[in-house]
Parts: sequence; C-alpha cells; structure tokens
Amino acid sequence: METTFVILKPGTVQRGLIGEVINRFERKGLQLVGMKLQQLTPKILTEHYSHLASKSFFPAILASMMASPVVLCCWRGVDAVRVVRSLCGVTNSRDALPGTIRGDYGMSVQENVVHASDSVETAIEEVKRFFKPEEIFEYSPLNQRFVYSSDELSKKD
Ligand code: FUP
Repeated sequence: METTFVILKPGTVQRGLIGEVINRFERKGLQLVGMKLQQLTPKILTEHYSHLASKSFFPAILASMMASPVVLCCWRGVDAVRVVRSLCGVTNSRDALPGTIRGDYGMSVQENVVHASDSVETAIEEVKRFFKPEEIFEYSPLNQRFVYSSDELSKKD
C-alpha cells in the first residue's frame, strides 16, 4: 500500500469545503492515516515548493499558503499517489475535468483547492516533512475486503 500526502489549502478552509473534499477521498475507499490543522511557515513552504523557488509567482504562493491554517492529511491505499492525483484533477482548476476536486470546486491555478504528492518518492518525503512518525496511524479498516479483491490486498507496493 502507498501513503500519499494532501494539503487542503487556505481557500478550502476559508470557503468551508473541508468536509466536501475529505468526503471525496473517503468515498473513493482511501484510508485516512493522518490529519491535522496547521499554520504553514515560510521555512516549510520554501522546502515544500523548492522546485518553484525561482519563479516570479513564488511570493504569491507563499502568501496564499499562509493566508490561514491548512488541513494536512495522509491517505493510504493501493496506488494511492496516482489515485489521489487523479481525484484532484490538473493544476489549473479551470482546465480540471468536472467530477475532479479542482474541476468541481476551483476556478484558479494558484487557488486550486488542494495539493497532492506527485510521485511515490515525493509522497515519502512530504509525509516525513509534515508529520511526525507517531502522527501516522496503523489500523485495520474493516471495509478493506469490500474495497479491494484479495489479490489487490496482498500486493506489495
Ligand atoms: P501541483 O503539483 O498540481 O500542485 O502543481 P505545481 O507543483 O506545478 O504547482 C504548485 C503550486 O504553484 C500550485 F498550487 C499552483 C501554483 N502555481 C502558480 O500559482 N502559478 C503557476 O504558473 C504554476 C503553479
């Protein structure tokens, strides 16, 4: 099973969309293994968005991501990284397909509702960056055998 990392951005918190967005991941069959409300800082955001640090819009991203607390969460499942990215939709919310989170709740590139890890390697780094080991929970979800087939459940990824 993979564990992936998601941020419900300040706009999502301010617009009262936390429940709607969390519901998408729950309904899909992903398991919530970590969750907290946190005020992000320039230090952690500069690390998190290091691939964008040289861009002219970087200060705007920092301001947007610090505009209020965010919800940080970790979701586990078979191919969870790819599944969560596809539930989120493409970066530009105006191009994101209806039915995706950004497609249904967003109109912007920067104010695009959620962040989700873009690869298995990035997910491992991001979970470590934002969560202490004791904030990630190991528990058996009782619905697993109805969410997956037995061969999918025994898959090692
Ligand atoms: P994503 O992986 O979908 O979050 O996209 P990126 O890592 O490319 O972008 C990170 C954040 O920068 C996104 F939330 C949107 C923002 N961004 C801009 O504001 N302007 C741009 O031109 C590109 C990205």
